[in-house]
Amino acid sequence: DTSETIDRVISRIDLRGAALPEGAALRALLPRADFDVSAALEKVRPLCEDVRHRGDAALIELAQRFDGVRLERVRVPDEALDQALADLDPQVRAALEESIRRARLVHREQRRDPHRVQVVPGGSVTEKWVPVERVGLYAPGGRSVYPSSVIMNAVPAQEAGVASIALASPPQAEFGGLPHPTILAACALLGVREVYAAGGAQAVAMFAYGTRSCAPANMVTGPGNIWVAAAKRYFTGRIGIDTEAGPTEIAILADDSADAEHVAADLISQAEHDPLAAAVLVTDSARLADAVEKELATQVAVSKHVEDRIAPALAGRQSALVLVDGVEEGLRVVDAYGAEHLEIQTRDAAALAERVRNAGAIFVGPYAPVSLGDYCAGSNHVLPTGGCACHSSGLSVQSFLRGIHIVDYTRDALADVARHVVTLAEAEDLPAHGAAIKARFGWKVPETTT
Ligand code: HSO
Ligand code: ZN
Repeated sequence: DTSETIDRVISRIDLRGAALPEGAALRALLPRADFDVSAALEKVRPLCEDVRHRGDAALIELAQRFDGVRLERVRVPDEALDQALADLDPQVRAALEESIRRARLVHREQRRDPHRVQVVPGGSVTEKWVPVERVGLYAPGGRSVYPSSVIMNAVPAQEAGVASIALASPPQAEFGGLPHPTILAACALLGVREVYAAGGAQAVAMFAYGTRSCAPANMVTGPGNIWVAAAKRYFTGRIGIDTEAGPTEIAILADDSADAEHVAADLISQAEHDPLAAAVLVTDSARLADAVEKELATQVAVSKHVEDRIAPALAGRQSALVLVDGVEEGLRVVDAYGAEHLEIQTRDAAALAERVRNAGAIFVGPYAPVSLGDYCAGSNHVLPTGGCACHSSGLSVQSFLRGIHIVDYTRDALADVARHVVTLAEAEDLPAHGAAIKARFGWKVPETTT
């Protein structure tokens, strides 16, 4: 009934009464925003190439064009970092410090020791973990000035042992062409001293190509708008990137034991980010869905960012209340969706969380809302969106490490397997591969025992 759906705060999808389809067919029934990075790719190409050829001069000109500021230099002076920290509200400082402390506790445990496997006597393969040498972090400006995201990017890079960490954030006209002061203060708290006033695709290009003032980086991470995502895609294969960050998503799997007021508050909390943010409730309780819908209307009315973000995000085709026959069906739905954030507010939440296969992060029970994870749980909030949770992880120490195999064989160990190597080389019509083995044994293939 369309007259009813038009003034609903959020639409409904009713999957009750029939068997749920599998995989892609189920995914097609679920809401998701269009986030077309490939269209933006064409637009960022000339900007990136401009930075490649003209370096800092291009960055300064693009700052004028896109950020409306006249920069004298892109590197933020040390004094500006210290000043921003000195001016930081003490309560915000304490909260950021606690966020950093908890994030370090969790991320420190993600470090990896080298691992040696004795394959045969005299033959071993050791995997050693080496941090990326230099990383460029990106922190958005404008609508999303999030010092918490600086923490979520810098802490895993630091705990991984990355030696050189730089950060870029758009220059802000109202702060004299510097990045936002809370971004600078967060950098100072984290000990990230190399900071640039550069935003959008051009910041990614600065890190990828390097300029006179900024050395090239091996990897760029951090959330950003569609231009940042497009620039990351443009450089994929040349530098490392984290997963492309699309609009944020929250899915909540709830049964009738959930508190509608909390569920609504949590849906709104992520809708607050972006008019394209997705808020999805999956429940087997029609009563809960009705109560949540009512709560949404009440709470939205008194929210700050209603018109520009929350209301369009909830009403958008990416958000919905999804009704299912039971919690088991709900589990299948949230698995097909692969949310960036998944809350489980059911009776057996912890057991259910164990069974979820696709999600960026899972929040268990009534006292683990997504906003806790956004700031102070210790977990990372840079997570895969747009269904990428089906193949990717959130940012972690692992994102900044490379595993390198060290292959160590003695003469006897090589001799013992030589026959197999030569056979496979011949089977692939690559006799020179076999010859490299034979050359070590007077051009003969030694006898094998294995
Ligand atoms: N929920 C966002 C991260 C964030 N929330 C930053 C608040 N500040 C994406 O995970
Ligand atoms: Zn958030």
